[in-house]
Amino acid sequence: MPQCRICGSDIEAFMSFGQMPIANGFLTPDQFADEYFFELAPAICGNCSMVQIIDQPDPSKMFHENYAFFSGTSKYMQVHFAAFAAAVQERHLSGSDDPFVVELGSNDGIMLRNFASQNIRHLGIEPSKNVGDAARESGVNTICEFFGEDVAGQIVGEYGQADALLAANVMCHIPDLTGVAKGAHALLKPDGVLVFEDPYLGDVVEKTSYDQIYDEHVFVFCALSVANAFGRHGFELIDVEPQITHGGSMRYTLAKKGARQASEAVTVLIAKETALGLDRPETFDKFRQNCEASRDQLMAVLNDLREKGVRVLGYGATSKSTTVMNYCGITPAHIAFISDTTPTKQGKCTPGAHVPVKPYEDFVADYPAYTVLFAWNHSREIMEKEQAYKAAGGKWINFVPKVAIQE
Ligand code: DWN
Repeated sequence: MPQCRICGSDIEAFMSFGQMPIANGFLTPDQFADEYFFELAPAICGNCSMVQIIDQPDPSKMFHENYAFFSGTSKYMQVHFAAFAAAVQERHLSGSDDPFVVELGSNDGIMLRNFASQNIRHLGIEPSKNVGDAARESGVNTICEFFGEDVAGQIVGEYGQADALLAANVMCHIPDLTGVAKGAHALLKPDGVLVFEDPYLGDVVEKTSYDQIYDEHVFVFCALSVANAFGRHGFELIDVEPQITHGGSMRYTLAKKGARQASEAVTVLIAKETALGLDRPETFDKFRQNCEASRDQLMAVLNDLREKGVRVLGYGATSKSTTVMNYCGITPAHIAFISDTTPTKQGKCTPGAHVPVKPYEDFVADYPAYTVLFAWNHSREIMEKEQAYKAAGGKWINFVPKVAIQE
């Protein structure tokens, strides 16, 4: 029987999305034969309420020198991280003479550059070398490591304890959350804070955004599970703030037990989650049914267009789209190619489904009749940018929160 990564209780999958490749494992046809697959099956722990995938590929298969995702590809995300940094500075650094901020999974430096530009002491810890190099080149102090107690000890030895440890869309990627919690406890000053945000389970359940579940996302958090997981290692959840990013995220602030007063928002959110049943198996049985219905409806639309010979493209070769395409059975016969602005994805094929990825210019050069919006979490930015496509009669196929054609 598999065991919960947080508390060791036995866990059982509430559904399976089937065999999945590495979500960011974009590849060329000569690599198809050796492609790695694993079973993507999420579970909820009946003891500590943590939603997690049962099997996760080895981290070195997912995060390496060719990691495909660069955070800076969205202009709204740049604005979001500037605001995140400003909030941390105002709330948590103002009392410190020479503040020190550390970020886990700092990617291309999109958040820390806001501290670097003000000469605030900072350090990014990024396991994927290529994105870490990009950060360093832009003046963001970065080391290439996986964070844990050892690395925390080395940082304290070199820089002293930190005022704030930040992580954005990173914590849910780390299977050894216990190691991170222990490392965070060692790294932070007595009144230091751990602030992180990740896609929120409440939104995933409510919007049937099952595409947030893939190899990199070993956990899908809510306040209940975060309070339980970090409570075991001397932390207390002291604040929660919903975010619109990535289709609905939550920012969690934790402090060492007894160091700070918890806000009312924590009590309110935990009560709401309990009422919604985010700690109950029935909720996830219903979620499974909703995923199946979403899959069937999306395929009905795509099969119909294929039979009619209509040209369909995809927009945004997201990590999330790997779950959608492989779970639903989307092939190059349904979607001719996916447009993506990331140079390292272009000229390759999507994992598992093997749909070609082409530069954005190819989308603009010959608009399709229909486009599946895989990067639905960036919908606002994309709709603003793609008014000419709409004016030319192009239609969007959405699948979150419902499968629908947007005229
Ligand atoms: O947690 C994670 C999140 C934060 O980022 C990681 N595990 C990996 C990654 O997930 P994702 O790939 O699902 O993230 P995005 O931000 O939804 O990816 C957007 C993709 O769409 C990128 O490949 C860039 C592309 N894009 C585009 O082609 N045109 C994005 C925008 C906004 C555009 O206008």
